[in-house]
Formats: sequence, structure tokens, C-alpha cells
Amino acid sequence: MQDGAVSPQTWLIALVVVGVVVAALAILLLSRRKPARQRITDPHEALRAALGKTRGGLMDGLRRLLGGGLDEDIIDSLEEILLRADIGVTATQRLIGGLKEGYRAGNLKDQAQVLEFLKTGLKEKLGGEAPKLREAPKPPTVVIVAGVNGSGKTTSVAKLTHLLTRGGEKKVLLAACDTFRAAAVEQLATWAGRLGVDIVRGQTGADPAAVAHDACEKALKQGYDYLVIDTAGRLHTDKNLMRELEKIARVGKKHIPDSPHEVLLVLDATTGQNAVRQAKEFLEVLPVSGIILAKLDGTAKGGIVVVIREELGIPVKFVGLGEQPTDMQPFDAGVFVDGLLS
Ligand SMILES: Nc1nc2c(ncn2[C@@H]2O[C@H](COP(=O)(O)OP(=O)(O)O)[C@@H](O)[C@H]2O)c(=O)[nH]1
Ligand SMILES: [Mg+2]
Repeated sequence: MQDGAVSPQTWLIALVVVGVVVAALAILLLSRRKPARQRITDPHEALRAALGKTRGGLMDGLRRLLGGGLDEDIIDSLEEILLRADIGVTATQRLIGGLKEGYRAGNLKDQAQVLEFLKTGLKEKLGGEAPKLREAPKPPTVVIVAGVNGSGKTTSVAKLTHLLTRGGEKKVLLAACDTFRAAAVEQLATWAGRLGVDIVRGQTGADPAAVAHDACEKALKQGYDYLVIDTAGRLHTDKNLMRELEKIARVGKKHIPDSPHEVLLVLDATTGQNAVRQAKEFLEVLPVSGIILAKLDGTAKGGIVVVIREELGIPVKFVGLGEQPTDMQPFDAGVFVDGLLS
């Protein structure tokens, strides 16, 4: 080899060194970048953010129509916008009727007044703050979480657990009664681990009522404050599912006669009116006492809360705003409507 010439090995080493330096710089830069989505800690802001899609559809439409003034034809055209947000035919017609009356009486003259009217009307329909979770006079409080497959039950159990254990004083036990799918038990067990709570689980295919039985016994003996029961959303037939849910509730009653204290039905907001139809089937067999409306963050159909209220007469107690345990909050009509229309 000639003096002064660089050997291939030296080139190779130099290349590797440059490569390592570039990779290290890239890792350093990437790790210092802000996460794409900052967690919003203020609950009102979190709800407002989750309602973005619904609010966008409503507000864009309202501004477009009301920008040039107000008359009865324009008020009629608002109907389509309200229906698209899944506010429902009954409520929409009543709101449109009220708007026309107000317009004729000379009380509604511009966009701001129309918005105020809609807000007040919706808040009245939805009531104020949702009733709190029902508590047993003597612990454990038994909560059954039901709903169709994929509606968000297991995630909602995790979110509820997070809310219940937040103060650090309450002991929560989970029961994995969706024994129909192995993955369902694992999913709940993973959440239990992450949230630091205990879980009662059976083998895949075990009788869910037997798991409920064991869980009730443990909850009573070991002084848990809450027993939260996750259930299956699909069996071979809907009849089987409903029978199984009844059986779980019945087994609970044997141990804790005034249970279940709360039966929460999880509805997937993205399915709009379908969710309401499903709910009616559950209501036939289960004493549903509250609704968890999940996935509000993924839909432009947030108005479905109005239909739920009008057609089911059961309070929406919680709203789900994402996939993390922190992404659920008690429903408050005032905050909800303000997040929808401003
Ligand atoms: N964006 C969003 N996704 C959710 C929400 N709740 C549940 N999910 C997702 O929906 C899917 C089904 O949820 P899961 O709890 O397993 O439903 P289950 O079959 O009823 O138990 C999962 O991918 C969840 O992460 C929510 O409020 N927002
Ligand atoms: Mg599940």
C-alpha cells in the first residue's frame, strides 16, 4: 500500500463512526421533541377537545347559515345541521319550533341569540349534573358493566377504577366475567396490574356466574369498597348473553342482597342512533341505572346524548373521551352543552 493512501478498513471505521454520531444526534433530537398530543388535565378543556368533531359540524353549519341574518327559512334549514349531529328528530323539531316562536315574538334577531337559545334548550333537556354513582349503604358497592362487544366496556371498567381509586382510600376489586374470549380476561388483568387493583378471574370458557360468585365472596370477606364486574358483549346468541347477564346479577344478589347497586350500560357514541336501539334490548333484561357514553372523542355525533336522555330516560353518568384510564369524567349537561356550542 502507498504511503499516505487511506486503507479500506480506515474508511469503514470512519463511516461507522459517522453513522453512530448521526444516529445519536437523531435520537437526542427526537427525544427532546414534545409529544404529539399533550394530555389535557383540565376536565372542561378535555371534554371540549373531545367534542371537537361534533362542535365543528354544528358551529360551521350554524355560522354559515346565520352569517347573513335570520328568517324562518333559515331557521328551517338549521334542522339538517342539528340532525347531522344526531340530536334526534323530537328534540330538533322542538328546538326549531321554539326558535320560530322566539323569532316571531322579536326575541331572536341574530346568531348570538340563536346560539344562546339552543344552549338553554339543550341544557334544559339534559338536566344538570348527572346523579353520582349509587353507593351501597354497606360496602361493597357492586357495579355491573354491560354493553355490546367493542363498545368500550373493559376500557370503561379501567376508567371507572381510576376514578374510584383516585383518592387513595378506596379498595376496588375487578371481576373478569367476559370469559368468552381469552383476550378479554387478559385485557382486564393488564388494566388491573397497571391500576394496582385486584382481580378475580376464571379460566377461558369458565362460567361467568361462577367468577361473579367468587368475586362477591372475596369482596365481602376482604372488605373491598367496590366490586366492578366486566361482562361479555357477545355470545352465541343475544338471548344467551341476556340470560348470562341476568345470572350474574342473580348470583350477586345471593351474596349481597341489595346488589347490583349500579348497572352501567356502555354505549359507543360513534354508532349514533344504533347505540340507542341496542340499549333498548339491554333495558328489557337488566335494571340499567346509568349510561357510560364512550368514544365521544371519535365522533361528530355527540348530540346522541339528547336522544339517549329523551328515548331511554336513563341518565348518562359518565362520558368516555379516549383510551386511557384518565379519559372519563362524570357527565355534566352544562359543561357538555357549552363544549358543544361555543
Ligand atoms: N377513542 C376512544 N376509544 C375508546 C374509548 N373507549 C374504548 N375505546 C377503544 O375501543 C376499543 C374497544 O374497547 P373495549 O373496552 O375492549 O370494548 P369491550 O369489548 O366493550 O370491552 C378499544 O380499542 C378501546 O381502546 C373512548 O372513549 N375513546
Ligand atoms: Mg371487554
